[in-house]
Amino acid sequence: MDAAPYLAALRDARHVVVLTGAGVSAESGVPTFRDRQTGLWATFDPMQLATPSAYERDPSLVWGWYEWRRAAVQSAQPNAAHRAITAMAAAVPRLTLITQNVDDLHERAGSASVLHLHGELGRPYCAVCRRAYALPPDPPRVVPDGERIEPPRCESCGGRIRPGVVWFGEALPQAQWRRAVDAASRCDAFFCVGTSSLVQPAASLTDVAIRAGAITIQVNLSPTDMDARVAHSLRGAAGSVLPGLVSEVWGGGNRGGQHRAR
Ligand code: BV8
Ligand code: ZN
Repeated sequence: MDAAPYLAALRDARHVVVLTGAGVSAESGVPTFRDRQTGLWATFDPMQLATPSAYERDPSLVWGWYEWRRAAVQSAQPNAAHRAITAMAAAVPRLTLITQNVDDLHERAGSASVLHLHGELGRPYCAVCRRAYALPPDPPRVVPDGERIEPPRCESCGGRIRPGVVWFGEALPQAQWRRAVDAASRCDAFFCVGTSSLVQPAASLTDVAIRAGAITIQVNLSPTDMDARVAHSLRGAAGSVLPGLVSEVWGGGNRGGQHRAR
């Protein structure tokens, strides 16, 4: 007799969707938006810094913050939660991985075609002509406590380069958003992992899956507004809950035959 009521449903799932937030990178040492900021950033609310107006007001402060975060991500390693999601993709016929994170830890854990709803630190572009900007290969040299760094200039129009992320008040990339909504409305099982489910429209994807009749499972260290709405809420660190669940549901081997993440 299976302990958890959802194990059987997960085993039969043909299409699994996983939505992740900052909590999935926390065990890699990447601070979440809830964590107190340090150094120069301690006096700033991340939600204020991640806005077009902050960049207009003080571009070198905002660029400095993103270079500091890019350096932190480059010196971080994917953790067991990232790897468990890659293993889950190998065990099921179809998995769609949607993230709010701007780091590349899912990709470095081997996940393919990750839908980045809020952009990526590695894809800056010109704030004027939107031309992509090629970052130098070596990791950004930043002082531990962070510092203002003047944004580089666009080779084509001389405009300032901005981080390749979606700021508050800005629209999400429509192609990724449409694919995310489509997957959430068609999946059999939907996980929301390490997210406070406060930022919209990303958080509404869980409600799309609930309305579509999928089995919904939250993995979080702490309670969130989703506790009352998801079918199952697993309380704990993603880096220990997910590997345990993947081996319990799909064992070591894969069950879905030839399949890829999409
Ligand atoms: C838009 C990129 C309009 C930048 C980010 C409806 C109602 C109310 C408000 C709105 C609404 N619709 C829109 C809004 C406004 C706003 C919004 O949602 N505001 C919130 C604050 C109320 N949304 C927007 O502005 C969006 N754009 O609406 O545009 C528009 C439309 C058309 C045309 C033009 C304009 C854009 C939102 C995207 C903003 N960019 N990131 C950057 O990263 O710098 S959001 C950013 O914050 C992250 O990407 C993420 O989405 C969010 C942080 O949330 P989480 O990832 O969940 O992280 P958090 O720290 O909050 O929580 C961590 C969780 O993990 C916790 O629960 C913790 O317990 C848990 N945890 C920690 N450790 C672990 C763990 N769990 C498991 N294991 C662990 N080890
Ligand atoms: Zn330009």
